[in-house]
This record gives sequence, structure tokens and C-alpha cells, in this order.
Amino acid sequence: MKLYYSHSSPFVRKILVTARKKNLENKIELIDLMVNGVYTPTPEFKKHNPLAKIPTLLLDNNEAMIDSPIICEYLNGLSDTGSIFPKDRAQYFQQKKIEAVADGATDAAVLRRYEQLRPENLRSADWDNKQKEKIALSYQYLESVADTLQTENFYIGEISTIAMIDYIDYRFPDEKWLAETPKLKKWYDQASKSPLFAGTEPKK
Ligand SMILES: N[C@@H](CCC(=O)N[C@@H](CS)C(=O)NCC(=O)O)C(=O)O
Repeated sequence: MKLYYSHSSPFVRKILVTARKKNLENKIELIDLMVNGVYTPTPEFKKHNPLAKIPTLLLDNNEAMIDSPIICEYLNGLSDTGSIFPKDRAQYFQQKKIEAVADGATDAAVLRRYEQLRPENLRSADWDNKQKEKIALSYQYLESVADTLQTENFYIGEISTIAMIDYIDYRFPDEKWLAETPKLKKWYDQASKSPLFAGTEPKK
């Protein structure tokens, strides 16, 4: 399989961590779409994903999987070990909800980042504040469920939350979001040290 990726994408990170948990890392070849620091989707890539977004997983039969929740679910089904989903139905949907909130906050952070890259006279403070509110409310939600988060044998909700927190800290280092959410911070300080996440952090 081939994974279209970039080293700083939080959604790609979900795939890399899931692949590690499933022991599938050596089955995936990485195709970097960053050229001289600029995201550069090729025409060939756009044929595989009309949204031109990463992660995109190209299967050996040339079929493309898109969108991180779907790719993670696909990889999960390839082997029995290290499931990223709890067996219990209520816990499964709780994990999917946490994934949806973390991914949504990450989307908001990615949109803020794109706004920052526009010429200064085109940037909208109102737009930035709208996205910031989504991030703030998502941190509050995650704080409210922090006591239920796994501290080992991480599932998709925890994987997405680590990807979210590290991406937001990476892009907005002055904002110190975790300072407002002590339970989430305590969980993060322990969970983020797991070898499952090591070396997958966003980098320049
Ligand atoms: N819902 C998608 C979001 C993926 C996404 O937004 N990826 C960003 C990079 S972090 C991207 O490809 N942006 C390029 C673009 O929007 O053109 C997922 O979960 O995979």
C-alpha cells in the first residue's frame, strides 16, 4: 500500500499510529507531497482523491481510500491484533464521538493555518475567532471526558486527541490550550509518552 502524506499532517498521523498499533508499518510506502515546504498535490494524486487531501491510501489494486476515519477503519480490518476500536458498543460510539470532536477541532486549526498563509489584507479576524471558538469548545468537551480516556491500549478517540493537541501546539505555540484543561493535560502528559506515538509528531 502507498500513503500520500506530509510530515506535519495531524490526519496522516492518525494513520501512522494506527498502522503501528496494527503492526502494518512495513506494509506502507510513504509518498511525500511536500515540495520545498509547499503542499503540492500532483495530477496523478488528484485522480485518486478528488478532494486532493491527505491522508490518501492507495491499495495494491490501485483503489484509493480517503478520509482518515475510513482509512483507520480499513487498516483495522486487515489484522486481528491491536484493535483501535473497543468491542463494547457504547464504548465504540464514545470513541467515535471523541474522534469526531478531535478531528473537527483539528479541521478548525488547519483552516486557521491556511488563513494565516493568506496575504495579510485578505485575512479575517472574525473567521479566525469562529474557528477558535470551535477549538475552545472541543477542549472543554475533551476535558469533560478526560477521566474516561485510556492511558494504555489507545483507541481511535485517544489517537485523534493526541494528533489534535500536538498539531495545535505545533501551529499555535503561544496559545497554551492545555493550560485551561487540567484533567486533559494530566492525561496528555502521560499518554503522549507512549512509544505508540513516538517519532510521529509534526515537524517542519
Ligand atoms: N477529513 C479529512 C481531512 C484531511 C485534511 O484536511 N488534510 C489536509 C492536511 S492536514 C489537506 O490535505 N489539506 C489540503 C487541502 O485542503 O487542499 C481526514 O480526516 O482525512
